[in-house]
Amino acid sequence: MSIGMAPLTERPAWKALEAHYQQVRGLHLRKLFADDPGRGERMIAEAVDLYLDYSKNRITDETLKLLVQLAEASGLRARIDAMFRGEQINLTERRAVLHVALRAPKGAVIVVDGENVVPQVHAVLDKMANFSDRVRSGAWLGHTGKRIRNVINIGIGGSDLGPVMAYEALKHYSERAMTFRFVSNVDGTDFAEAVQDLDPSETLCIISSKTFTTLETMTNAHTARSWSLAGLGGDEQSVAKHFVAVSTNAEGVAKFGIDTANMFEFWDWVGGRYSMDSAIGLSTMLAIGPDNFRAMLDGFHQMDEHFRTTPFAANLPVLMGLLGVWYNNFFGAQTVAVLPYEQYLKRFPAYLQQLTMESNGKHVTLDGSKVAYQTGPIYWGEPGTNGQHSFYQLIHQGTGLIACDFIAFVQPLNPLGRHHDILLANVFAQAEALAFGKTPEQVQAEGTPDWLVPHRVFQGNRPSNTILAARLTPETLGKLVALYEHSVFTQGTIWNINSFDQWGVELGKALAQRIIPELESQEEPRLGHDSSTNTLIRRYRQLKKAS
Ligand code: G6Q
Repeated sequence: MSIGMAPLTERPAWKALEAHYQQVRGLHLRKLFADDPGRGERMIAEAVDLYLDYSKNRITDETLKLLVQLAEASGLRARIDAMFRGEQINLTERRAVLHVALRAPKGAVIVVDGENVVPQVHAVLDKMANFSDRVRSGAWLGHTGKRIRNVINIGIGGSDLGPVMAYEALKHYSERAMTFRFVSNVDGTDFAEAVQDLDPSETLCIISSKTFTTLETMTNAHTARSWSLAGLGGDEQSVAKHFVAVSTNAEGVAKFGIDTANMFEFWDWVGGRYSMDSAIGLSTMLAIGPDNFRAMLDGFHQMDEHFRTTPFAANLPVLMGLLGVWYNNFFGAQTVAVLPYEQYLKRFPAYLQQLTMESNGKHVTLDGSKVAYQTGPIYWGEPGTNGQHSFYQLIHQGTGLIACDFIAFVQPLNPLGRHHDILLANVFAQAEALAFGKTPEQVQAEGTPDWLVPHRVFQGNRPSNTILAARLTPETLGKLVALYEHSVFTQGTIWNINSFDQWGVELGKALAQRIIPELESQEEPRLGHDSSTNTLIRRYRQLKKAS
């Protein structure tokens, strides 16, 4: 554990990287490739059928050596072991961090508070599988005897982003006779649009909330209950057939009126943003079936084992995490673009935003002292090729450095004529153009008039990783998500921060609770905010009355 170690920026490995950065910062990828033609074959890592080309990064062999030394000096090995052993590495919440237990095979032993949690994990998985089979086969019927054709997952944050992303990513494998919707926002439009064409008698609502207290989810859950009851003649008995819950809070579930027999459990050692492979993935299992869900878990587990056992220099999540640190802390890069060349991964960047930014957007170290360096970068992205016709301009010719992760698959899930070759040609071309750019000489040689040359020059030297896999399957998705989970963990360890709490979400929540009655009260409330907030509240109240 990093507590008790020298502060990050005082470690010899860090200082060595600082000195090294001064030597290599001006090196161009053109030169690195020209001097070392084998670079593109050598600077790759391959594991669990994922191929990572990291040769187009602004690094030398020495950089890698020093980064690996930094990981070692930061206690990464010990911290990985502590996580897998179920130690309470989430110090501020006094919790173990065991999403890896969610995909541990039957027979594995992971002990929390003296108890092996793996059998519980599999018991819940079996319960989910049984339920999913019954719904999918039509054995589970709605209150009026109709088959369930629609599933709505109601949850937010970690109880939404994973399920939405996985549903979109694995739609190819989903039961097309069923409709899946996801409601997260407390903005009534989200719910209203989700149900506008659905029949309550054919609709199952999954209330997904670890705490079962989250304002947005509880508000949507009550609205869903009223909507369902209204469509089913108001019979309270119908709730048992149309509502199930995924939660750690049995009491809250029972209070809402859902029979705890219809509750799928998970545990406080699963963080929200690390929960898509727990019962929070019930909508995913309903969509793709239990076998595909288990294949996804197996993919996660393969990456877990790779992360746990592979030397850092060949360890995919460690390498990606370290390269992120290199750009973030030495080049001062503030963002990372994730660019999947796969339409089914359209929600993957949004999912990663929570995983990375909620985990590593921290300003103090584990012992509470202020960090003296930049922590988590901003993650963003869109699927290719769409982004190419939008924000790529800034990546190519803007003034900042943006590290890119390109993700592509060899086999298309929807082979259509030349589409896939064109798609893959684009991903390779973008990584090439970013790295090598176009010199003024090259632009001139094309006959460009002198005045136009500067506009058409591409500096290049813009780094990227390319991740290639055979095909987007449930198993591959599991590997990809685990790759990023562990990369975030690697970075959090180096920065010596707690990647598993999220206190930053709290302040806004508490303030909203205070403001709600101020907006709703009949009498003019006495406001004690700043003058801007007070005026906004008054104005809202005034206009609301008038409308
Ligand atoms: C994730 C966060 C957060 C959480 C939501 C929903 O790591 O903790 O995004 O998932 O606030 O919480 P509940 O599942 O408790 O409703």
